[in-house]
Amino acid sequence: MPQSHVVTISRFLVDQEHLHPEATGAFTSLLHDIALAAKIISREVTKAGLVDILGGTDEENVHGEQVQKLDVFANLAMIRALDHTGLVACMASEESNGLIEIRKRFPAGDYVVVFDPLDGSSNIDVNVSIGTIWSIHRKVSKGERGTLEDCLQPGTRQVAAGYVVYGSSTMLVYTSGAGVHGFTLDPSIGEFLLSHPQMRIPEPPKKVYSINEAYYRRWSPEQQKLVTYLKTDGGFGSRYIGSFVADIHRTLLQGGLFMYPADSESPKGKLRLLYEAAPMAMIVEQAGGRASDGKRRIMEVTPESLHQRTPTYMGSKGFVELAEAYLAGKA
Ligand code: P6P
Repeated sequence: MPQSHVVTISRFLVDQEHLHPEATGAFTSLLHDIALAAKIISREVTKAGLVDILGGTDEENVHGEQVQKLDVFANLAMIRALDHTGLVACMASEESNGLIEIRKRFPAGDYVVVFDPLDGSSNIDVNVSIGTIWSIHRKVSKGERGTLEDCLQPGTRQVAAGYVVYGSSTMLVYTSGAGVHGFTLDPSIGEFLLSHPQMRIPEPPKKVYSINEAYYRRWSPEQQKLVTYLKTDGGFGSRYIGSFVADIHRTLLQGGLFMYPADSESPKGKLRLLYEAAPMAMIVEQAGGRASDGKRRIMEVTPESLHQRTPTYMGSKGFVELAEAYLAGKA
């Protein structure tokens, strides 16, 4: 039965705000601004094949990775949507080396936004789904404007987290601690419409594991034993897109086990704690799943630096717990 009513993200956010009498509307405005940035990025991503925006710039980002022009565009889109609003105390981004301060000419606010403006950018040129990941904290420092301390908070202190997946359709998925909600962009009217209310990882989940098996020889013996079990006696199938947002989006919708483990060349794995793993961990937990670094909840890890990496295991609760048992040598 088609949905009898159309709910825009604006209407949904206002309705959610009304559930909190103490709400000032600042948080609602902030999510509006992020949704605006998402529309702007979506417009560029979906026409990337049509204009000379493909291909790398000849610059490298802070991690020595070639920067795709869309990375730069997406980073600026997020910053420019947020920096003048008076809602944000400071920001941090995968594409920016240090803290992104709010310019003196703009008022500062109470929220901190950290983000990966375009995750999976190596997939841009081959038309594979990519995404934006964001996380919102409250400022904890005493000054008027935010500091590094405000960014280095554990995932348990996030007030909201979300991602945008630019795929066959553009979807914005977020949680503010009261469930996970998905909105699909209708480009003909430029509106995100509620399409996936109260998203929950299905039970029973699809038995699918998601990992880059090319690194098998770099893994610990316990990691090798786990994956060997999954693909033999465990009866699992395998899906790996190589785009974190797309792999997690599938895991949310179907269930499964996503892994990006530590290995002999990347002792902390590849994914970034602050603006990739922690926001996705909030979403996965709110959808009834589990998100761990192989030992403990990712949400409980306090970052020591902006671009810190973490081993990542996310998805159906039972599958992540199985992975943890193997990694502890107990399976
Ligand atoms: P690998 C994309 O470059 C990314 O940052 C994530 O989106 C993705 O999960 C991971 O790297 C893929 O890494 O080593 O499998 O190519």
